[in-house]
Amino acid sequence: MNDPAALVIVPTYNERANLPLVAEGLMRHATVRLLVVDDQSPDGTGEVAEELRRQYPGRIDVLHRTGRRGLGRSYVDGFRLALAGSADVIGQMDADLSHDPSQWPSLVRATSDADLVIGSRYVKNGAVVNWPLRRQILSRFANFYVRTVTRLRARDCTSGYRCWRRSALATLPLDRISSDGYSFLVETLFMAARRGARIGEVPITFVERRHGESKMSREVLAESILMPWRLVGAPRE
Ligand SMILES: Nc1nc2c(ncn2[C@@H]2O[C@H](COP(=O)(O)OP(=O)(O)OP(=O)(O)O)[C@@H](O)[C@H]2O)c(=O)[nH]1
Ligand SMILES: [Mg+2]
Repeated sequence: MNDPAALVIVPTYNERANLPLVAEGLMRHATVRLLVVDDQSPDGTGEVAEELRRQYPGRIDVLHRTGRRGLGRSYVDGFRLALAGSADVIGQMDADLSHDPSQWPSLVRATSDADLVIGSRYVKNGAVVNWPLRRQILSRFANFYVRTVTRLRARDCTSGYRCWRRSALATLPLDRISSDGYSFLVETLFMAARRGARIGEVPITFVERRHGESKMSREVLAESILMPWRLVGAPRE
């Protein structure tokens, strides 16, 4: 695959300061289209996304979700749209500039011998910038925990910077994804691995957000603690 057509899905909740920079960075790559999935952000991110759509005709789409908000739900809706379209590879990226759009091509390149590529903080040459020690420990522990319980082999099971080959994404039972929050990342990785997807990792430099706030909540954290056990407890299909 030589520079495949890509659709990058970016979920947003209150990211009005960050989204234009992310979009601009992605639009530098000629074969990339962007799908913003906004959950009726009170700060007007949805309107910012509409402006961007007008600015880059035919390259940016916006899904304004109604109903219960959530990162996992937003991605499920985005995946459905992506699979209805024609992209060869489908990306996942945060809107807060933690994931650098200039590193996108290295994820795409790695799909030449992987079905799902993770932009990884925890492989050689991967890095995390500006995270307080507490946050670093939490993330390291989360990965250790997930890998121990699920036996997933990836070093960074909780990274939200990813690139799927369309064929691998199409094998996921989207109706059965139950996560609302971040555990969506572990749930989908696990589902893909069980279906025989080849998982690859490429190093990324993850940079802590400068604008806006984290959406980490107690409910989301609790869901993340339980999810690995639910996954290993579920019967194999
Ligand atoms: N559509 C949608 N997007 C969300 C929701 N919660 C978070 N996001 C987006 O998901 C991405 C990751 O969320 P963050 O809040 O940055 O989570 P985080 O990286 O763990 O926390 P930070 O320390 O703030 O960076 C961002 O693009 C958010 O705007 C949600 O409920 N709905
Ligand atoms: Mg973030």
